[in-house]
Amino acid sequence: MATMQRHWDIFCRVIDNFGDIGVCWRLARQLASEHQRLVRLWVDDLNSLKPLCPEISAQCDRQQLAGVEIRHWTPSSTVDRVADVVIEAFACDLPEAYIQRMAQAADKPCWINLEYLTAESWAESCHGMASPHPSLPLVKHFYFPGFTERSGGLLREHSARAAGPADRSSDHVLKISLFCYDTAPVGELLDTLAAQDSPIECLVPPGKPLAAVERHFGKPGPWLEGTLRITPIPFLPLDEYDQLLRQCEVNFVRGEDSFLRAQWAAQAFVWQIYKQDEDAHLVKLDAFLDRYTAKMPDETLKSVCQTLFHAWNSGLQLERALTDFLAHRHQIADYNRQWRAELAEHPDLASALVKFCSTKV
Ligand code: TRH
Repeated sequence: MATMQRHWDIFCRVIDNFGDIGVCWRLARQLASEHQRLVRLWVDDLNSLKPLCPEISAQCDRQQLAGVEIRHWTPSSTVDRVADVVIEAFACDLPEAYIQRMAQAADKPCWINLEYLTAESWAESCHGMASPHPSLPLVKHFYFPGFTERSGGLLREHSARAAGPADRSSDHVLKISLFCYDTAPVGELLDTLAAQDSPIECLVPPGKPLAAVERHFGKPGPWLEGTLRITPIPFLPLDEYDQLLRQCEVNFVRGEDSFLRAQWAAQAFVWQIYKQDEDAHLVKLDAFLDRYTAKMPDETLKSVCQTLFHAWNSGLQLERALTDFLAHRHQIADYNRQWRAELAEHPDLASALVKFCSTKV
């Protein structure tokens, strides 16, 4: 049934970290469970998927999970068939043999390059653009996720529809999750948290965040600094991580996928953006801040958020910025519920993608 586009292949090459595979795994699962597509996820590094999805075997070339066929993509992977829709995630370069088979197919597949999420307005004008192959009868379309209806939407499964609770009791411990790169000013963050009057628990997953904390203290955790407790936690399976973001009152997130999840959790959040050459990421950071803070109820809240995001990403003047942010965290969370509701008015990425592809047959 080529017109219904039942068969989807998603190709994912892991560059570093977990964002690329996190996005692809979410998309694959959602296309299978919410759109009844037959999805194969081709990933070159199963070890990167395993922490997010501990059920998989990193040794198995072909396995089925959550309705998705997970294939280990190696240079020797053979092409048994081409799908109706082929997603090349983040310009990962499809195997040449696969492209040749696409060109030979009687019904040409819909070929999508799934791009990184950005709030920059140029992405809207490039969304959906067609790029004909220079020598083969194939057309690739550029698909840009984004925050407006002029973009390709945001990944949001049915399970992402619940926000976190608003726990405002004065006697509770303020729970903070810390997911960041090793360039973040973690020492200053911990010193500032330790200087607050009320009890705080900071939860730190392994990898770059925990390494940064260990470097600061010079010994393994858990750590106690006044009323601040810093607790190492395991790397959680993806859905449990989403749950953690809903439960913490402040979430430090990074990259692309945890950044978006923090917005669905609708608690206060701080974003460390993935660094790019020539500081291109700073433009991307400001593009997001402009959109995100545009409807904040007052200039103070706007400035508090912008100042902390900049301080966290630059490493400069964090103490004051963080103290102000913590003092305003309830107003920020209230606003984030509104922001989340506005974003949720647009079609989610998987639904929008299904629709987009159906017009490209
Ligand atoms: O890991 P990241 O830094 O990924 C980055 C970005 O995607 C960036 O844009 C990309 O260019 C680069 O990788 C190569 O941050 P991100 O995007 O938040 O991805 C982390 C994933 O890990 C996300 O899907 C959430 C998941 N995760 C868990 O499942 N459990 C956990 O305990 C934690 C901390 C994260």
